[in-house]
Amino acid sequence: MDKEQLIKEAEKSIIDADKAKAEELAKSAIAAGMDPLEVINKGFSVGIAKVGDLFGRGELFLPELILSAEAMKVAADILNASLPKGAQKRGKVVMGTAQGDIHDIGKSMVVSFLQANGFEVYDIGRDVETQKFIEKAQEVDADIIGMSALLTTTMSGQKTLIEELKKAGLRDKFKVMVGGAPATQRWADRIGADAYGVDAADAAEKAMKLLGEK
Ligand code: B1M
Repeated sequence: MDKEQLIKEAEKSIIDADKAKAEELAKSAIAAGMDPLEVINKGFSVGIAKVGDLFGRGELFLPELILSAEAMKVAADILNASLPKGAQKRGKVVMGTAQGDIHDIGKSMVVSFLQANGFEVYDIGRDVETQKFIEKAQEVDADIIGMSALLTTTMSGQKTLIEELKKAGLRDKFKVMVGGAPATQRWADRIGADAYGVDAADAAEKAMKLLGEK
């Protein structure tokens, strides 16, 4: 199978919620030496975005969305694991998904990308209380706190994080990066975040910039 065909098949496997096929394609992509991010961005993510649109329009229901998400997660986990781990000397990042939000596929991609670019990442998971981000950042003496949010109702957690840091007198101690489908640069500016990452590669680049490396 050539590259274009594999990417098309990857998209289809998510729309069809075919977990076994998604797994097989992710492994084939690695075996063929393809760029994991390209396979995710042009293939699997296109599929899950189409499924999300159908769900949003009421043309597909939650059980189907869950099955597609499972296929997406299997493929993303395989591709994320194939990314190299950098020397982990660039800086420390605490990363999690906002309170009330269980979407973690994109967050995990960002984690893998940061690791591949040499960051030491503390992944605190999904549906994480805002205070936990702050506690973990203090515990590990992090440089950056990253919060992902996929719901318009949970993105307010990103604003709360900055407010809580200010209240605790810690705003200058940690850089804050935000991201996730509903977040934008405008939102990041509005809440006073230090950076916004549109995707995993951009997040890694922004993290380097935050540490004055680019
Ligand atoms: Co949900 N969901 N979901 N969902 N889901 C969305 C987000 C939605 C847009 C779908 C839709 O209606 N069209 C909609 C939100 C609407 C809104 O808020 N306006 C929605 C909804 C409504 C819901 C539920 C409420 C449904 C329900 O129960 N009735 C429910 C919420 C549960 C909860 O969180 N409390 C729900 C549940 C789920 C599943 C569990 C089935 C599953 C998640 C599984 C999982 O993550 N383990 C799921 C999925 C898969 C989606 C869609 C279809 C896809 C998300 C995804 O994984 N994308 C999504 C539709 C969409 O986004 N178009 C949708 C692929 C991933 C690689 O991209 O996550 O955007 P993304 O991450 C990118 C960038 O955003 C960026 O880099 C990543 C990699 O490039 N990025 C960062 C992410 N975080 C970053 C942080 C950074 C920087 C960059 O710095 C810190």
